[in-house]
Amino acid sequence: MVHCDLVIKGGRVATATDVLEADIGITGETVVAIAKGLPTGRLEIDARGKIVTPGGVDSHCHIEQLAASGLMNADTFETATVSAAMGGTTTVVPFAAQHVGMSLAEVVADYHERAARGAVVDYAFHMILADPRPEILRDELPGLVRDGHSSLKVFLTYDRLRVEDEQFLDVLWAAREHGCMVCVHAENHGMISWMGKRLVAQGLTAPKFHVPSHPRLAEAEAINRAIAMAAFIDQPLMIFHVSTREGAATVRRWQGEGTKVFGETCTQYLTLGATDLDRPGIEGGMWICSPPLREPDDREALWQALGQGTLATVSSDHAPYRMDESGKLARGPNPSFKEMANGMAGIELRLPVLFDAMVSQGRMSLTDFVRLTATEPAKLYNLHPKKGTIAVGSDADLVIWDPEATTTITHDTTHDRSGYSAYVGREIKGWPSHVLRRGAVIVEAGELRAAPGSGQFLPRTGGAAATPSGRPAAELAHLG
Ligand code: DUC
Ligand code: ZN
Ligand code: ZN
Repeated sequence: MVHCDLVIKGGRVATATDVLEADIGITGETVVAIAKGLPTGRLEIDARGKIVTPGGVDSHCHIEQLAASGLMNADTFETATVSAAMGGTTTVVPFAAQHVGMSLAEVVADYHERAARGAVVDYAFHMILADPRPEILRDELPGLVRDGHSSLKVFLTYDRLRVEDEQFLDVLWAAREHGCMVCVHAENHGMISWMGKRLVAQGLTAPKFHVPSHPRLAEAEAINRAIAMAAFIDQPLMIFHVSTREGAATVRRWQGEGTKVFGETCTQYLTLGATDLDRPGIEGGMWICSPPLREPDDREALWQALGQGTLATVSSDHAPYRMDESGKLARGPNPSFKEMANGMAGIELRLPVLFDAMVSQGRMSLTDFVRLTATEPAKLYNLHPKKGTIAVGSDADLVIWDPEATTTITHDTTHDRSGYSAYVGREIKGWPSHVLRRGAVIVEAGELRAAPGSGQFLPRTGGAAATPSGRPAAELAHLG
């Protein structure tokens, strides 16, 4: 009889489709058996009374990323991925962020180096294209996609980052040719800038005015425009961080017409709201992210969109900035909402907060939780079935949950370097007792057991999600 290196005994094992009582046998880095009554392993973990899920896949997080303003976010690859691991996330897809004038290939090499040094969980990169000039699309993009970077992001807003419609079409066209998924930050730049200037001119500078400065129709308009352009080119598109009812409805309408468009939302848009920014002084700045936190009926619409499949993934959009001169107060001690860095930490609490909201509070099923936080992101970015599921042959990336553990979040609960938590004061039920990455127990009872640099790069090419539907606009036939 073959004995596994490790057997996880007697847990409720959940995938995106099933929940069953079973043991999981692991040899080396891989799941080799899932069955009741497996022979004793060389090591065993007693998971009776616990739930076992795949390790989380966070397909949208900003790590050790330099903003166009020159501001570095608060985490390194080491601190962000330690934080991820502590919360049960074993695969991350952060960004390699180009700025205007930079070589994309050099940027990617730079992020590779930093991740290889620090990461404790496995990782891939989305490339951010802020400067998609012809030589980048012609001479650099094809090789980078071949090297396993088969997704990119563009912004339709933000100074020094955003692309114009014509540039966006260039990116979509090149991505289609080389088999690359395109992700988009879709908000109308003119509407945001117009509102922001008028609010500030009237002295309405407190953090809570960040919310009206990003009009909800700015999101719906840009989502609609982005999808129209992607449909014209016939390039699959991912709409990142959908925050509004109208935004979700726009994605749904295009999907109903057969367009290959996917949607993502983030933990904060499901569980936090505009009222969180309404605090004395600049305190509300801890909740400034873009798009902004919204209203109760937006949250309701987003939950429904997750249930209907309109939105396929829930990511963290982890973008930590300290509330000091290294981060949100870099432009002075009393900045307007316009002068504060956008973003909040979330890589660690994404899974526990969603486990609580979906599983403990019964808002969705355990299989939905796995689908939205691990399986779908792995499929969309071509990491599946190595990542995002529990199956024979898959990487043994697992989270063992104590479903009864209750935790009240404080500003010190998490291991990122932002120094505060947007979820402070929240009591949540369910917490990872063990986290395994490729068969190694990297977290046990809140202790980390992984060395910086032990995370591995995950090259990705092509994939079903990035494959065009084969129906480009008729006008394109004239271009040959
Ligand atoms: N908004 C972004 O677009 N990126 C990082 C964080 C944020 O709030
Ligand atoms: Zn974004
Ligand atoms: Zn982001």
